[in-house]
Amino acid sequence: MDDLPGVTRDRREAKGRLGDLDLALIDTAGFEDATDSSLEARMRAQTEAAIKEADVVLLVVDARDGITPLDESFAALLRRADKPVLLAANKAEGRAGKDGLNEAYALGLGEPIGLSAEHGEGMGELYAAIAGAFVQQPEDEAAKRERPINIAIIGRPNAGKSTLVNALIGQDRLLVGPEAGITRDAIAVDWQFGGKRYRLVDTAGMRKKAKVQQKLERLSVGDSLHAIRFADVCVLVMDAREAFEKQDLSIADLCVREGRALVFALSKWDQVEDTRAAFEELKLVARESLPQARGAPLVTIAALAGVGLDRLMKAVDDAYEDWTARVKTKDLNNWLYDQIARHPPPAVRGKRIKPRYLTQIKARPPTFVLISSRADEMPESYKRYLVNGLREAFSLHAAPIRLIVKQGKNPFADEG
Ligand SMILES: Nc1nc2c(ncn2[C@@H]2O[C@H](COP(=O)(O)OP(=O)(O)OP(=O)(O)O)[C@@H](O)[C@H]2O)c(=O)[nH]1
Ligand SMILES: [Mg+2]
Repeated sequence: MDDLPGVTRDRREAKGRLGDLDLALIDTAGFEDATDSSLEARMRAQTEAAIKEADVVLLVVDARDGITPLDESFAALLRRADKPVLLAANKAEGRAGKDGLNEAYALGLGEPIGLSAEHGEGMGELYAAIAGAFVQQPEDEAAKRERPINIAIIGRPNAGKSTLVNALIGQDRLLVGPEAGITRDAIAVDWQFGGKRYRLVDTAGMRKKAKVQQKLERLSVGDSLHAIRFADVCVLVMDAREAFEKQDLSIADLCVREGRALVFALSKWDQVEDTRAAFEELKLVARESLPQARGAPLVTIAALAGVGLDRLMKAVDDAYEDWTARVKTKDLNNWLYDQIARHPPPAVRGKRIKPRYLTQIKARPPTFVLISSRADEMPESYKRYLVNGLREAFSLHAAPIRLIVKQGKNPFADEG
């Protein structure tokens, strides 16, 4: 980024690199010395053409000069553009720079990224912002349609997993029975429902290994683990009469750690007596014992009678949507300032932790990078506050959310 104002008249292309991003840079003409209206019109046309070709548009303003009418006219053009737009303010160092940086908010393009080309500052934020802008493009819209939604049906032995799959597909395809351990290997069944394609993977019940050497906790998972890893959504089936026991908690935790969307299916609901009280109780237990799966929906089913299956599939679809969601950087940052204003991070040893920029770097599951000062000192409780806030604000209920906090100046220095 060369900062000679108004030198370029035509679009110039160059290759650039920022972190692991290869960039094709298109530098547009500035309007600074557009004296006659035909020149201005031509430069505007060039700029519009560049925007059209770009994946991401970066508007760079000069923080020391403050916001000029030209910046405003570019901003107006960009607010209408159907592309992710980023705003950077160069020469952001010093008092004059800070003032210009604050002024730049008024352009309505989200948080300006403060750059100091001279001091080499802000490149980390710029990197995160560009990387984040890319994921906002619905590139996997097509992939979504080409591939069925993969659902792993998991749980302890005898929970009613195979019965559920049979009920969903409306065929006695899988062997079921009162003995635990009927299903031995994971079986995938392709199924269409409500105009969508699904792949249901019925798995063998996950039990504790009887006498493993050290870790009694370790699950005898076989290919269930494989099914979880390849699933978009995991449906954890639990006999409602004995749900959320230790084994279930381990399985749920495994799904969250693997980054899968999770839905709880409380099975054999026809066997439950006081259904209302039971449901309230189970909701409470889920909330208390699985805070990491907060927001995962609880659906009651009686698969033998075909009850609750529509509700279950609705929950699966919603969970899938949360899991694949992408939130615009602009919306994230508007939200972030609000959130910080309402409840600022604590001071550590007299110094404030200052979150500066939030961006989503990937989906499936939604993964966010927060650029902050004193990143290492940000308390877990504050991260939880942000994650829970994100969940509410952008209704990302059933997906595990990942928040990575990185140091402001160089967020990717510690990555290879
Ligand atoms: N009352 C009632 N019984 C059910 C329901 N769903 C499953 N069962 C019974 O629960 C038992 C176990 O069902 P399966 O579907 O074989 O359970 P599974 O989870 O596949 O078990 P494994 O393959 O051994 O891990 C069977 O006897 C089923 O008839 C239900 O909705 N209501
Ligand atoms: Mg089975």
